Amino acid sequence: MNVDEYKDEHARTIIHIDIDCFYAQVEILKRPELKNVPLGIQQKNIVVTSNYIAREFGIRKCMLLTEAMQLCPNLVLVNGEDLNDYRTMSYKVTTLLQKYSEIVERLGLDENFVDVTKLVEQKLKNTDRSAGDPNQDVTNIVGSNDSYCQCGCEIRLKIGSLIADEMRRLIHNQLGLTSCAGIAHNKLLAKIVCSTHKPNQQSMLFPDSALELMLSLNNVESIPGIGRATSDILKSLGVRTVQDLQNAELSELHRLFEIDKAKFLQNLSFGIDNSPVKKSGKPLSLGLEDSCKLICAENEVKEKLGDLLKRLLLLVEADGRLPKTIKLTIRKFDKLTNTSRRETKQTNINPQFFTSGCVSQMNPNNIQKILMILMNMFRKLVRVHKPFHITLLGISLVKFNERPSFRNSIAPFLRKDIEVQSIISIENLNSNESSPESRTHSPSSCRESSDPECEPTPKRTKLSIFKRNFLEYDTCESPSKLRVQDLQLTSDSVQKVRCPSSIDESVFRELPLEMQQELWSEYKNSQIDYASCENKPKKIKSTNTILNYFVKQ
Ligand code: TTP
Ligand code: MG
Repeated sequence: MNVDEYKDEHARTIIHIDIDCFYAQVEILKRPELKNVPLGIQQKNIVVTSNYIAREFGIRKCMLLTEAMQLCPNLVLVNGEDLNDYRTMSYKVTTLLQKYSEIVERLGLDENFVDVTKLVEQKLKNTDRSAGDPNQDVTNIVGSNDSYCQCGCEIRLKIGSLIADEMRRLIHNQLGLTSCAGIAHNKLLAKIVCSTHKPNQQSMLFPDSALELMLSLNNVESIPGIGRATSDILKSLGVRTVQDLQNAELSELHRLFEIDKAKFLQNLSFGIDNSPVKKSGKPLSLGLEDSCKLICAENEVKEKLGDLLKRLLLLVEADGRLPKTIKLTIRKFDKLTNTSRRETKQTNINPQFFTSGCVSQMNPNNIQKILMILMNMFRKLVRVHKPFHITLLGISLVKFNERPSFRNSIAPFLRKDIEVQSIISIENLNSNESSPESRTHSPSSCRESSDPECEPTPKRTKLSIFKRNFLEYDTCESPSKLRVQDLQLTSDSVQKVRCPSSIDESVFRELPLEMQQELWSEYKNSQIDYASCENKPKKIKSTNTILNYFVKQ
């Protein structure tokens, strides 16, 4: 194989990061006294994970509780059924890793692939290649091969492992979590090599050791990307070990798999994986579900959904987007046939319900309205006047609007002010408070702030900002600052715009003409009854309009 060919294959530098005993570490951060005891995280009758102290007693992931308690009678158990804190922490880790590359792919809650090829190239330009191996001490080099490929991958991977070290330190310093990293030229190898030294370590693989690493795996099922179903099919062909898969005839594999899949599987067995790291976006849905003992009464359903909803709203807050569709999932248990069946129903929901940003500030009426919508859906799925048995309830939110930003709505008007006055001076005018910009543009600061005023409902925020700015501009002395009157066309020169009945006329008249016109035309077009939006979803053309900020409470 010539050097150029290698160069193509080994051109990338991929880092795989896996947080150590993730759920257990999150619980220990909440309760530091758990740090030095054997700790198991329980979901139903299973210990889904445990800290490394517990693992010394033989506790393994997904072990039955009874078995775990036999192995380690002093095992301290914490319930891990509420994933909220794990999810929040998970996104914090991903956000930190995005500082190194925009190409970060999440895998589950505690793993991330980061393609650092670009960063490595940049660092290479500034690095003295003869500088040796600065991170020898912190990186385990996996494989016994000491003849290295000449394409330059060796130095790239070494730089990659320096970056991985920095990432892990950052995660530890900022979030208090230890992690493992794997550094290799593709995702498959980065993930496998990551797991070779645990916990709190990092490992690197040079391409020439790829075969050795693959052959060290016990069976084909240990190859990431080969699940139970595929391995069962492979078994039917007598393919059990990685070597069996390497030696299998492609035509044989093709008998049971599409040709592309057959090639893909065989490539994996040689450590070849050309799949790109795919940039993860926000999740397509936010949801929670809870299995439960038989629920047979409507009020129990309502109570359970209320609990789920409260937890879900925290996820919405952390996510920052405004949901447009709500979905209810139930599992019905049929006592006659002794079988269960999942059913779902979804409906549109008014994104304005969620605009407060902080759950603690959410209008309780809105929470009640969402609960009513859920109960209506429930009644459509279940004949409540007849006996019913529910064993699972779930709520999820799908389809989202981005949170409306100040700039996208009323800013065209304010921008006129900003053009003639620096933003700093606007902030100075409000020096006792955070600036309107920072309030409306940064829901995350709200989440981290204890200031209950940090993101009031847009109706209040925007009106108060408007009023405040108007008043302040009115009284400002600098000739460079326009006054409200300057921003409006003179009332004689234009026809008076009608004021929508839902808006306070005194506020309306303070607005510039173009905005008055916009509000009037939106009012005419919409006529939305938000409270009953569930029944009239088709009428909602655009819920994210400036009109929403001016309607009377
Ligand atoms: P893992 O990364 O597999 O496990 P871990 O982080 O606990 O331990 P390790 O140090 O070996 O990386 O999974 C991440 C979390 O996902 C884990 O903390 C608990 C949860 N989990 C489940 O809920 N079900 C499962 O079957 C597994 C394997 C994990
Ligand atoms: Mg982990």
